[in-house]
Amino acid sequence: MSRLIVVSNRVNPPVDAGMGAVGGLAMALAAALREYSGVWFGWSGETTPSFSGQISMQKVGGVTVALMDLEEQDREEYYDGYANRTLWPLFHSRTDLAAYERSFDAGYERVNQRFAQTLAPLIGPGDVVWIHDYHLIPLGQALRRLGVTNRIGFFLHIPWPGPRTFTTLPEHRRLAESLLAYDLVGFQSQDSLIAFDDYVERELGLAMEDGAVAFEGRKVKVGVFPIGIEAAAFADLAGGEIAQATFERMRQSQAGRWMVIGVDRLDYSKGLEERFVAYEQMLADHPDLAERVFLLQIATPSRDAVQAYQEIRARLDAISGRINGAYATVDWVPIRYVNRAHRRDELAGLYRAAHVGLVTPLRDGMNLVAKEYVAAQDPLDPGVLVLSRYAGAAEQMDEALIVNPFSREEMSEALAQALAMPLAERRRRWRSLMDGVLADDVSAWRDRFVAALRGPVDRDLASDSRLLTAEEGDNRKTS
Ligand code: GDG
Repeated sequence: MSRLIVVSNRVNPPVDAGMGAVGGLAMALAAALREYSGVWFGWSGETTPSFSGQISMQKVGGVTVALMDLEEQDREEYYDGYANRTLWPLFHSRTDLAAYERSFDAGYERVNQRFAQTLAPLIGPGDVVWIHDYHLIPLGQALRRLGVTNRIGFFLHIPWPGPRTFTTLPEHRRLAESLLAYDLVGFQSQDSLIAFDDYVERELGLAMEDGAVAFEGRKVKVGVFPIGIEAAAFADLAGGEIAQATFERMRQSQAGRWMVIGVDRLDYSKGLEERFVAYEQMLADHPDLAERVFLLQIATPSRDAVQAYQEIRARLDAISGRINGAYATVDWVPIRYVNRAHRRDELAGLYRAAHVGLVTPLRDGMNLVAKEYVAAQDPLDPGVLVLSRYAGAAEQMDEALIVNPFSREEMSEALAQALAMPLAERRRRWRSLMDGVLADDVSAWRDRFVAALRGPVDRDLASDSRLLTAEEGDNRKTS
């Protein structure tokens, strides 16, 4: 039987509605695989003194997972190095933070080889392989070199950078060409697709036509597949017992004050410093709001082995401390800044208790928090979403208050506008956002990607209404 084999760096299906994994990719893939008979393959997160390629099969949270260990040097060069210190900052347009080290690149290639060698024997005839994210860009090509002829698709969860940024990577050409070994390459947003198209034309001298790039006698389909959440389930969670208890607790501790919420992995791409400063600006611009509003920022530490993450954490401690020091009174703290992970159902209750959801990344592939915030709202009294124009989600969620996260004044105004928004307008905007979140949920995303991957290879994509080509996307934006 043809199975779906999903491959990602880490494999961590959430085990219940509670804590589970923190991070967008884990949430989305677990939801995608629960529906399919398939396997989720990846690194266990553990290291071993000498790589053996041994696989451990387990059933976790209703999903069959196949795990392998890597060596400590792999973790340093491939994971902490090339993935987190080279590609992540580069793809989020932070060349100032990107480390270009040949040892990282070599480690990345080596680990992708190890993934390929370990995975290839698991792939049966007719199986479809779906590889995820920037850790594993060359994996499709490595599998091809081992003789795997199955359909292989790749989905990039983070943004594809503009050509000038991308070409600062010394091995940009090799990395980009390795993408052309796939049958299908998917991006989160039109913005990323257009940037990729630009690069392919300018640097590789290839043309993207009808949603496909012709390369070495074959066609690689390229499209936009905006990821979603388990929207209906999340809305149910927000009405459930634990969420409700969290909501009540929050309402009591709010003492009639408006609540603004931010929920992010603690990452420099999420625009947390800029957000704190914009909130401070709003307090300065609107003295009447003093003691009437507070910001709850949940920032769950991640990747703390990387120095840039230790630095952003220290800066956020300092800025939140400074703002609280300047504005707090004996019974009001303007920013409640929390570095602890919460259960998912608690998060749902917190979103629901918040009058404003503040989602202001400087760059983000999609941003699932924006969608979770909308799904958790009370339809009769919904909160307002303030969303960065640089989140992929902004292409779909135009009824949010869209802001430029680099402008503290614009964000301050949007926040004040959100807090003052009349109920009728809040309901109208929320309804439209919620309809989108429900329609483009994680199942729709998975089904569209898998259908496109299973579909005919050489067909003209323009005739496939489920796939958005660059041209169609442009038309949609201007219509
Ligand atoms: C990458 C891309 C893209 C956060 N704190 C807690 C917690 N979370 C959950 C949120 C949400 C997820 O983590 C974060 O997802 P995002 O989409 O916001 O961001 P990334 O982790 O950067 O994800 C991103 C995504 O992949 C999917 O393609 O959208 O652009 O960067 O689900 O709720 N979950 C729990 N406790 C926490 O404290 N349980």
